[in-house]
Amino acid sequence: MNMSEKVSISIIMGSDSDLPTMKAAAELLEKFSIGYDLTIVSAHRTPERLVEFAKSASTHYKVIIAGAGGAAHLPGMVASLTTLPVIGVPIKTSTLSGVDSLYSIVQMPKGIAVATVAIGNAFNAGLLAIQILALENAELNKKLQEFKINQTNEVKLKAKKLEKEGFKKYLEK
Ligand code: RP5
Repeated sequence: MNMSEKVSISIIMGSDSDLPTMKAAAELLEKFSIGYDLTIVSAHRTPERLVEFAKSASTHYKVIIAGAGGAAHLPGMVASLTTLPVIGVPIKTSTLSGVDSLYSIVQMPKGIAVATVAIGNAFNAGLLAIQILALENAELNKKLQEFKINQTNEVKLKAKKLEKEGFKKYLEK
């Protein structure tokens, strides 16, 4: 498995069909200048690759983000083979809208933990991974604080505009 040096986060997913969802995590990590590896590991189609990845992950990474859909066993199986924090992203499915993925990832048995974000919300998986890294990185923590302040200011600006223009004009654009 191709693992780069000087990266903190691993982003894995069960299929390339998960990539349009999972890219949001990668994009956020890039915004925060955090190195990551991104690849496909399928719990069912490449079980041996999963074991190889999970067993060696702690020598390369600090946090794992794992996205999977349907019978989404990837995050839980990886978590069972490593002590690294694993953040699970339930991928939205066409058959059951991702509720299948959510239940598969969130309903872990006691003793094996996966931090599960909302269906399709790989952005929050990236954010949570950054927050974990920021525990021991003051510079990163400062960037996170700025991110939150900017987000708050954006909402305030929108509220001001909406109050001034009224909903009809606001919705015109
Ligand atoms: C899961 O099966 C993957 O995570 C993906 O969400 C789903 C469907 O995979 P493909 O059939 O699109 O490859 O393992």
